Amino acid sequence: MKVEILSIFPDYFAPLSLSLPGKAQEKGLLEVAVHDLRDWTHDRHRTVDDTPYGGGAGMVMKPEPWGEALEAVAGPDSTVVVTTPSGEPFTQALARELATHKHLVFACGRYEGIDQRVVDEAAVHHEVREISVGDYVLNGGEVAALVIIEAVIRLLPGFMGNPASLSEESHEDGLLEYPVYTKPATWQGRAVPEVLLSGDHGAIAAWRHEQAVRRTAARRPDLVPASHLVEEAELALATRADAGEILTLQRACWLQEVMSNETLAIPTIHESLADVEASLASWQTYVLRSAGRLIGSVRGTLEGDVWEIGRLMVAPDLQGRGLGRRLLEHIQEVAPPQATSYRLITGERSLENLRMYKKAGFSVYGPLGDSVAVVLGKRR
Ligand code: JD8
Repeated sequence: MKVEILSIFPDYFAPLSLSLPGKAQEKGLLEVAVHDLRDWTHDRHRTVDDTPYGGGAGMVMKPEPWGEALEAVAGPDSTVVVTTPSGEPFTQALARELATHKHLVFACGRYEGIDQRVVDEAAVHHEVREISVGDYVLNGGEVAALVIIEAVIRLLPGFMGNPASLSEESHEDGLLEYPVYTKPATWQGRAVPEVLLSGDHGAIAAWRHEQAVRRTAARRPDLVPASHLVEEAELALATRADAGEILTLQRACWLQEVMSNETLAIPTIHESLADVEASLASWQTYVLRSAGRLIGSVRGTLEGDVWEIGRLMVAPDLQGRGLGRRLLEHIQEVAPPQATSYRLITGERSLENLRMYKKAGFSVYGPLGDSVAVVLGKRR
């Protein structure tokens, strides 16, 4: 891979001759060329900036030096990477993608940014990627380019001594790193987790995975893949504090019921927060949480010797992963001893629900009055 960089501060890239990037260049895995943008100026002051059209603070980088520099450095197979706070987010997946490119040309701006016509013109001749390394403001594009270059070149075949280590890394499998330890086994009265000294590789792998999921759930719930959200989901009795989220999930889940049964005559969708709060007094209500997010709920109440089951709901983006079955199993398990049968209601055209309930041993008893609902039941 060839990496070329255009900047008015070329010395920023001296670190690329150090450590692994330096060795990669020695091994011919990587070619790096850093260019001073001012080399494409023609006035005595080597001017690269001017005042912004439309006024405002600061200066803007002039288009001419950039146009000439990119024409000189970038070719038809080059990918021009412009680092900018308004770019697409840089991720491990984007790093993997850029690592397959043969020629990357980094355009590092300064001041308030580069005249927009530079990017517009470059995009006619090259693939142009405007990339941001994070939601914070730097003074220029150089540091961001260094971040991207390091993340990309370390993925080059032959770059890392042990490529296997790449696959275990943060963000590779969507999870954050598990905690790591080395000798001594005890330090400052703190012991290394026993499992890591056990030699049981299966147990170690399981412990590391669980730690990675927990850490990701705690620090980056946005990264927790649905599969892990499901794996880590925990049931608990609902409290008043859950009422708002229960109402929100209820509204989200019953939208499907409204669409399936083509009616708004479904009491659940007309319930208010006060109704949900009040229901907690008469219904034994459970919530399913994962990574702090309410992803499911169900409730039950005893009517004579019948355990009424209701409000079984799973977040729409997590349906089809067995959470509904888990909630249904749980609400049956917690039925009081007096309950000799179960009863629940769903839409006559709520086919997914009907499929799940019948699979769980429920059978349709009949319509609920003249509504679109049907009653299902099951002996305990
Ligand atoms: C390129 C000029 C400074 C930015 C006025 C401060 C990336 N994640 C990121 N944060 N900041 C940058 C970045 C900042 C840059 C330039 C990248 C060129 N600046 C400007 C706009 C506000 N000053 C970045 N990638």
